[in-house]
Amino acid sequence: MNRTFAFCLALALALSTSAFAGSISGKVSGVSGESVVYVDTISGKTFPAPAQHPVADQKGLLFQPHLMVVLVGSTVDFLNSDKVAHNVFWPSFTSGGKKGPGHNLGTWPQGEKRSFKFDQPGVAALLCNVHPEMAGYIVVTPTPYFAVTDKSGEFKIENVPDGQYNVVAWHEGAKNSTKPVAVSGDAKADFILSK
Ligand SMILES: [Cu+2]
Repeated sequence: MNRTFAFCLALALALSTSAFAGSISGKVSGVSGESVVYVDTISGKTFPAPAQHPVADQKGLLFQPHLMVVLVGSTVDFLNSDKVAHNVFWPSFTSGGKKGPGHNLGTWPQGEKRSFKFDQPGVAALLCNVHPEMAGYIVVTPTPYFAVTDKSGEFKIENVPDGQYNVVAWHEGAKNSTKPVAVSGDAKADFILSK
């Protein structure tokens, strides 16, 4: 293999990567604080869940993070880092606009964890029955193309293959908003959410 050929090969690879890896960026407005923006189910496509378990911590009498986003199929480790016992339950699991059954993981002391596999997309509103003021959210997305906005609502989803998608914006206090987005390189999508 001569150097010219190797260079052309490297160039072709670089060009093909840039042609197929785009992004979706924009702003979610109408709500305050963090929202989640994600690419909805892509017909005929599934994605392997990460081997590493995301950790949902209970620390300082708070769910940390307050808002966690995981790919469907992920197993979340619920850790208790506080000196007091905590419980984790969600009264229902909202999937496809419908409320399904919730789950109670039980109550456990500092340093221990319980695991739960989220095998369908949707939202679990986390509560602790020891501390009624504790609340958190786990958003389970159907694709790995998601982002949490910053406090001002700005977001960017990186490494989205070119294609036509439905993109969803979610916020804990608002109705979801979905819009079609064509990704060919860098795409823009803005959302306005309301209650
Ligand atoms: Cu608690």
